[in-house]
Order: sequence, then structure tokens, then C-alpha cells
Amino acid sequence: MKEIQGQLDATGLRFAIVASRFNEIVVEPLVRGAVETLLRLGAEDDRITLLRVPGAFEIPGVAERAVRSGQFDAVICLGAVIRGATPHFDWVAGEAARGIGRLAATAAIPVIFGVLTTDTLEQAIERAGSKAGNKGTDSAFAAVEMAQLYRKIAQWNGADHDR
Ligand code: INI
Repeated sequence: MKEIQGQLDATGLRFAIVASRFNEIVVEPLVRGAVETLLRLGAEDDRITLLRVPGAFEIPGVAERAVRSGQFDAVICLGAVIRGATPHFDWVAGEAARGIGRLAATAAIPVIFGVLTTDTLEQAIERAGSKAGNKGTDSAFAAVEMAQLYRKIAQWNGADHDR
């Protein structure tokens, strides 16, 4: 059996982080968690680009443009949609998830879904660096692993591979 996985090494990789301003109190710790993790894994600060958008609804369009630019090895989408804060929660959360999901399935580089969808602000804060971890940190690990995995797959080129 061959088992193939991406290494957690961000050296030389270029990242776009698409982050929404809505629910800033939650999203900023996600951004911090993602950036700190990328740096810890070997990324250089000047290879990380932060793209700000108004809300989660705007994330897929900008993420798609970041993919198409050819400037990045992975795109990390960060946001927070909180049911308590909006009557159109299902629309915003649904469109963000669908748009990012569709892009992730077809893009040449990994597109990571780091958008929190919770019922309450408290639940979101728990996932932004308190008792339930930090979704930004998790997203950065996923981005690095997936970028390296995509690279390995791209190197096959139909040839025999032993790893
Ligand atoms: N955007 C969010 O990122 N999170 C939310 O909880 C939210 N609420 O509550 O509505 C939200 N709305 C804004 C939306 O993403 C768009 O920016 C807006 O509709 C303009 O297109």
C-alpha cells in the first residue's frame, strides 16, 4: 500500500488569506492564529497576503480571483457567520460554504474553509482561540499540508512514483 500525504513545511510557499471584517472580534483571532501557524511552519512573512472583504458572502468571489491570479500556493478563507446576529444566517452561511466548496473542488491549488458558522457569539469565540481551539490555526495546517500534497500529485505526471 502506498500512503501519500503532504508535509507540514511552508518554506517558500505563498499564501492568500481572505478574511471578512464582519464579526471582527472573532475573525481577528482566526487571522492571527493562521498567520502565526504559517510562520511557525516556515513561511516567510512577505509571502503571506491578507485580502480583506466586508463579509463572508464576499469571500468566494475574492478567493476565486486569488486562485486565478496564479500568485499563490494555497488560499485560506476565514470568517464567522453567527445565527444570533442575523435573520439571513442561512443565506450568508450557505452561500459562503457553497461558493468556497465549489471553488475548492476545482481549483488547481487548495482552498481552505475556515469560516465559523455558529448559533451564538460564545460558540464562535470558543473556536477562535479559547476552549475549542482556533479554526484559523487549523486552517493554516490544512493549507500547508494540502499545498504539499497537491505538489506531490502534480509531480507524478503519469510517471511511476514511489512515495
Ligand atoms: N457576514 C458575515 O461574515 N457574518 C455574519 O454573521 C453576517 N450577518 O450576520 O449577516 C454577515 N453579513 C454580511 C454579508 O456577508 C455581506 O457582507 C453583505 O450581505 C453584503 O453582501
